[in-house]
Amino acid sequence: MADPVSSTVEDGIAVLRIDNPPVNALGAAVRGGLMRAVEAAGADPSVRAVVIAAEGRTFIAGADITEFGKPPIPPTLPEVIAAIESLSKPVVAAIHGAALGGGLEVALGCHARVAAPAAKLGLPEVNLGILPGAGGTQRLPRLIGAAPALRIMAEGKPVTAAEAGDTGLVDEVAEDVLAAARALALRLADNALPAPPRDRTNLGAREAFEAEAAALTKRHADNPSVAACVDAVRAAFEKPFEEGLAVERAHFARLRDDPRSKALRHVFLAERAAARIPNLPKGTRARPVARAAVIGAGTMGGGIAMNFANAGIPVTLIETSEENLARGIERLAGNYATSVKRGSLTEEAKAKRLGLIEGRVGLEAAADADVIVEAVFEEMGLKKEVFGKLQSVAKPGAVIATNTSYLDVDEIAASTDRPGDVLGMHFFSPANVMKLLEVVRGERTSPEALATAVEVGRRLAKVPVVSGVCYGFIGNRMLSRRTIQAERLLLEGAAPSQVDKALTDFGFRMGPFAMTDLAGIDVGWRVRQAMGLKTAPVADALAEAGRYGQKTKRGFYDYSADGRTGAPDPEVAALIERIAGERGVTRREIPQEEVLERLLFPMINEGARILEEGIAARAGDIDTVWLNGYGWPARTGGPMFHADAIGLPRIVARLRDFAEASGDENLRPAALLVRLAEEGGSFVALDARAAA
Ligand code: T1G
Repeated sequence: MADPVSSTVEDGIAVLRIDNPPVNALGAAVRGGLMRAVEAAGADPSVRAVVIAAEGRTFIAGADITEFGKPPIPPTLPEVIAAIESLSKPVVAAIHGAALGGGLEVALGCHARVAAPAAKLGLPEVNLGILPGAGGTQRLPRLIGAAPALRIMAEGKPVTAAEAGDTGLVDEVAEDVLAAARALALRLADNALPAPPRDRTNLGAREAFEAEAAALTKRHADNPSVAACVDAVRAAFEKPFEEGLAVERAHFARLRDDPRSKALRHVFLAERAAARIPNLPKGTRARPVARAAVIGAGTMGGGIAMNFANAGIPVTLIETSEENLARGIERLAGNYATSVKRGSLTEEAKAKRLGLIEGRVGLEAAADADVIVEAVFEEMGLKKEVFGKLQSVAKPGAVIATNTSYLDVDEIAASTDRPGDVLGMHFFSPANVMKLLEVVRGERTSPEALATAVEVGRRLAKVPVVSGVCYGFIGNRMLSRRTIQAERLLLEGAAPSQVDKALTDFGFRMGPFAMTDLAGIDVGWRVRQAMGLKTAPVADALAEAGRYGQKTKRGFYDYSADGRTGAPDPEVAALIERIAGERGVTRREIPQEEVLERLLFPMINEGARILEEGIAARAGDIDTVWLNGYGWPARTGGPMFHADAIGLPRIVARLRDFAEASGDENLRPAALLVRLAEEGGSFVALDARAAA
């Protein structure tokens, strides 16, 4: 393989170029190549100064995440950076794009940094459950001050070179970074060697650091990475540089080997893998999308239209009457106004976005759209009627998507004479906030239409995941398994608060009953009625009693205190006991561990079936759905990753217990789950094998 690091010497300057697509991650070959090139530049008497640059869209995105957990291959990154730093010739980093994690740490080993105005510099390691591990916690504080350095690493958000301003992070901002870096290198070579960041003394006041540390520790109390950053940066005040590095190193090794970091690394890679569409013919291209249309200006349709406007794509929002249209536009304008009031959106940006949304009455207004998203009421007859009309209105090549949550996309497609253009684009509520987009691939969806929908999802800053057609697709199909168990647990003796607590203790922001109360019990009740489902007897009884949740001040909980805080309600307890009695369910005290297992394992089981049936291409796709659409806590990696961590044999055994005790055959473990458990396999290994 060609060396990913090349070196050319011109006018006494050695330019070292890193070329390791896609993002110049610092894998073993790059580290080795960089080490050799640095040593060669040091030994070459014709070289007076060195520039480190990179090819492609980023400078260096950091350590290679896929190497974590594998046996280390020398040289280590700290060794490479130490070699750069100890050169007796000036070294300048030419940062044209993202310099993240180890990438910024390489730049911090240089004597100076030149960056393009839009280049992003950051230490995002906390997002992966670790902390900077190649000297970032020691060098950055000495360069720009301990308080601002801590903020950068604890928040994990990069700053642009332009934003960094005169903090000292960047010595020069220039469009042509290479030319500017060479010029700076030559100037430095003509003068005394400047001190590299490790030898600077800009830590700033200890009090300022401690105040920042206290605020950040409070804000990120549940994040052990932030506490580790604080401890490591504090060492910069208290210990010599080398000892500070040892503090950083110890935290790094501990956090890297923690299950939490393994899960967060899985989340990062799974989200990116999900964007790769399975079984797409080679050379398939997304169609260009310049204009969108959304049918239906309800809460969902309005939110979807906002997504397009936010991404700078003009969108026509279509309704059946001026009155409905006005109401829809008013609602989304209100959402934008709230953002302005909160300070997250400027008045100009609001005006620009609103200017991209055109309200119209009548489906004909969708004629010039390249992608059309239907978001009308969840009713098959209505959807078919809309699609029947859209097939002739939509221009040739336009993608026609339904935002259905449960309905059969193939049946909807069959109501048109162009099923190749039809697919599902399932947004999650609130559509302008939630990151997940399930792209539902119908039996006859064309590869181009599918690629277009995924590409549109990416442009809308969503996390797209492709799902096959089935009831509820990936997310809601699994959710319905949890809902059934949650209701059964109530009948068997758990209180709504006990069930909710099991999930909030696990890391969800809300439990299922608090969530249902917030969304409105009547919503699911109407759907179940329409479909003849009797899976939620308690919720149905509450709805029949007019207890719709927060909006009626009563639901699974009593909200009469302040309208938002739910208190346990003896009436609900009595109602549950009555239903349990009518059904002859024996009530008992249920251990909290069983509550959690009863909620999670049937979901995992359904996930295994979804994989078996090819509805999802990867276990990681299922995790991505739950992480981005349902608030699954990232620190456990998603349901399928979590299943591996628990151990598949245990899950199989418990599911058998549950099936036995309830007589519910659906709780029998899926064949795939049983096979993996017996083989000593895992979902992660299954995905890795499929990717190879
Ligand atoms: N390692 C390995 N692969 C990576 C990678 C990385 N660090 N970063 C990106 N990729 C892959 C990614 O999986 C995808 O692969 C492709 O690159 C494009 O990514 C010692 C411990 C740089 C802003 O956390 O934030 O340094 O799907 O789709 O939108 O302290 O990638 O094509 O096969 O995201 O243009 C710290 C992570 C590491 C930065 C580019 N660094 N990366 O965004 O492309 S820890 C990070 C990003 C560390 C030191 C330590 C983004 C990006 P595939 P993409 P993008």
